[in-house]
Amino acid sequence: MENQNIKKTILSGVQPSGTLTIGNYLGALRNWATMQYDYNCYFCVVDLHAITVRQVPAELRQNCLKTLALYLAVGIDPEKNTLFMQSHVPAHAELAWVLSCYTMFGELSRMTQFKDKSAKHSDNINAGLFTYPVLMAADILLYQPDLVPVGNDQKQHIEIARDIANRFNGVYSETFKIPEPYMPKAGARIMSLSEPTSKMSKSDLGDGSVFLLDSRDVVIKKIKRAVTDSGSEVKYAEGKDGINNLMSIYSAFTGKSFEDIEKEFDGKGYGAFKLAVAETVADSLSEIQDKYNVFISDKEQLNKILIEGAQKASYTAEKTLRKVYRKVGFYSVK
Ligand code: AQP
Repeated sequence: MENQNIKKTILSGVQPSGTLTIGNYLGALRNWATMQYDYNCYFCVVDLHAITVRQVPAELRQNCLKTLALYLAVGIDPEKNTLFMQSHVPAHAELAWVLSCYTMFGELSRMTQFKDKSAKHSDNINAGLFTYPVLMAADILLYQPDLVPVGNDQKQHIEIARDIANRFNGVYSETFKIPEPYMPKAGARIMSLSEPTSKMSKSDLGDGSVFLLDSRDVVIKKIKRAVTDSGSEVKYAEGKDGINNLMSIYSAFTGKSFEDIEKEFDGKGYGAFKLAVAETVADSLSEIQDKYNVFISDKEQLNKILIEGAQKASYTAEKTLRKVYRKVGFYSVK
C-alpha cells in the first residue's frame, strides 16, 4: 500500500487565463504527470491569480473547467492527486494577507513578471498584479511542499516565496518548509513562435503560441510560419533564437538531443525541419485532445473532482493557516 507520509510533497498550478499552451505543457503539466507516482501532489487551477488581468467572466468560468479537463487529459489522476480550484480553498487568500505583511515593497518591485505585465496592461496596473508573488507564496507554503515544479519563468517567484518563508520562520520559529524549484531539463522555457525572444504565453492570441486545443491544421500553419533567421542550417547557436526554440520544442516532444536533431536535419534546410516539428507537435496534441474531449463533456465528474479536491486541500491548508494565526498572535476561541 502507498504511504503518503513518506512521499515528498509537491504543489503547482496554472492560471485559467486562456487555453493552455505547449509552454505550459512542457514547462509544467507534463512533469506533473510523471511526478504523480513518486510524490504527494497538489495541483490547482489558480483562478485568483487570473483576475490580475481583466477577464470576461463567462470565459473565465469556462477556462477554469477547461484547465481541469486538460490536467486530466495529460494523465493526471484525480485519485492519486489532489486537484482543486484555488478560489474553493479560502486559506489561500487568508494566508496571502498575512504574508503580505512580511513582504517588502522593494522586493515586489523587482519582479520581472510585474514589470512585463504592467507594460502589457498599462491601463490596468492593479495592486493584485503587484502582490501576485505573495499570493503565489501562500499557494505554495500552505501545503508545506518539498518541491514546486515550474517553468524557468517562475523561478523568481519561487525565490521570493522562499525569502518570505525564511523571514517568517526567522521571526516566529520554524513554521514553513522551504521549497525548492523543480525545472524540467527540456522545455523549461518555450519561446513565442512569432517573437522568439519573448516567452510563449497563453494570453498571446496571435500565431506566436501553440495552444493545446489547436487543430492539426492550425498547429502546422503556426509552426511553418515560425520566425527564424536567414540561414538554412539546423544548428543550436547563439543568435538563432527561432531555430533554437524549435529545436527545444522538438527535443522536448521526441526526447532527441540537440546533437541528434542536428544530424537528422543535416543539409535538409529549415522547411523540412519545421514540417517535422509541426507534425510531431500535432500528433502529440491530438492524443491529448481525444482525452480532453471525453473529460470536458462530463461536467458532473469534473465537479465531483473539484468538490473532493477542495476538501482534501482545505484539510492541509487550514492546518498551516491555524499555525500561522497562532504564531502571529491572533486570538482563538478554540
Ligand atoms: N513559455 C513557457 N515555457 C515553459 N513553461 C512555461 N510556463 C508558462 N509559460 C511557459 C509554465 O506554466 C506554468 C503555469 O503558468 P501560469 O499560467 O501560472 O502563468 P504564466 O507563467 O504567466 O503562463 P502564461 O501562459 O504566460 O499565462 P499568461 O499569458 O496568462 O500570463 C508555470 O509553471 C510556468 O512556469
